Amino acid sequence: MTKKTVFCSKHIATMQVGQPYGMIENGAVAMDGSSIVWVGPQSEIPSPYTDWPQVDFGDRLITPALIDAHTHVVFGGNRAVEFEMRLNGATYEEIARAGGGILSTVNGTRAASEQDLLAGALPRVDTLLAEGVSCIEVKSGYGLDTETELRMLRAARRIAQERPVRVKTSFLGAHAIPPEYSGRGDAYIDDVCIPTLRAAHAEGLVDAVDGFCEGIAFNPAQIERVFKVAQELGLPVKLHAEQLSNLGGARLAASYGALSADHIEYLDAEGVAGMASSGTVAVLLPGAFYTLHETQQPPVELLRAQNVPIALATDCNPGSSPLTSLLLTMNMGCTLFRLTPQEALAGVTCNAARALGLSDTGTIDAGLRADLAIWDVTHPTELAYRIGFNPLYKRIFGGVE
Ligand code: DI6
Ligand code: FE
Repeated sequence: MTKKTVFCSKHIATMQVGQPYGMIENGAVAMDGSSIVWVGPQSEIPSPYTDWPQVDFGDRLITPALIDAHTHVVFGGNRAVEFEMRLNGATYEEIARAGGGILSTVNGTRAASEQDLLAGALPRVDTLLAEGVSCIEVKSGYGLDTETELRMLRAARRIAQERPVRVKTSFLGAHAIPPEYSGRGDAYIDDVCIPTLRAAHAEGLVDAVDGFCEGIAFNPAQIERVFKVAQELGLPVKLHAEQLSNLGGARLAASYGALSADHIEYLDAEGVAGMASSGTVAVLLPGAFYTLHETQQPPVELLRAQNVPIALATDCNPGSSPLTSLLLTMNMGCTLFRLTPQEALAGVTCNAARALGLSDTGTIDAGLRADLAIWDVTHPTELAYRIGFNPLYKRIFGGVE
């Protein structure tokens, strides 16, 4: 017998389309085991749910649990010193070209065991979960050799064994050119990145394939070679695109039916149109924008006009976004990118689910997983409005507290 419960609350933001926030006042959610079986007004609860035990959360707000659709939480080493360097005048690109940046984390990650990587990631994951997160995406990309890329992905998978959270992995072998392939990006793609993708896939470690299309990383032709292999293996793609310049990465990703194009501050109208036609989600990463003092705004108006779904994620990583708060990310999305609080909540629920190719989570609806967050606030606007305040009352993961 599965556990059957009905949660009642004055405010349920289902995030279903319809009214703002999919709001149901004086609502109820019926859950059978790990699934939601019904949601609606308390006055309309159908049988047999009327007979199930009820928990009344009173004036609290229930939302879908949050989803962080872009993280690099698994890594070794520490880059606090680069924060200092940037404040003394060095740019992110200069530090990267001088062998710091991503490559510094590569050294730290290569030196770390799977257990070290897991132990380093868990406190970051715990901080996210404490804000009602039920699902995180985790990328490789700090190994850049077969052994370390696989180790990162194994550590990522283990997070879901150690904690009540879902993990979706992305293979990011095309993140940076490792020192031993300096100046030989093509050879790295052929000799390391692609064979490693095949090995990781064979081990069941890959849910999606990502890349970094940028002057300091890989050009579109190199990314496309990786995407072709992803396509052959039946894996969805996504891309770090147009973060520091416009190389047409989002358009390329869209032409491969990408789940998402991420960062996209330098995206142009053509790129937006490409994303619109392929249903690619725009994952905005205000933590990186903020940390790098970026001034180029992502084209939010164009994305809205073309109905491109917008997600928000932490991009939690040791360099450009040492951020482990999805609530603060929502606030930044509103204040820095002028998203509305409703867009911000959609960005970390329904649209984040879409960015991960998940159709069983992200809204409160019959048939979906019972992944919920219950908050000590009465209106969802407060989740994005407040700064550095965590009103989480309870997190429900697959129907379990
Ligand atoms: N863009 C990012 O925001 C992360 N990777 C990427 O391609 C940052 C990686 C880092 O600085 O460690
Ligand atoms: Fe990233």
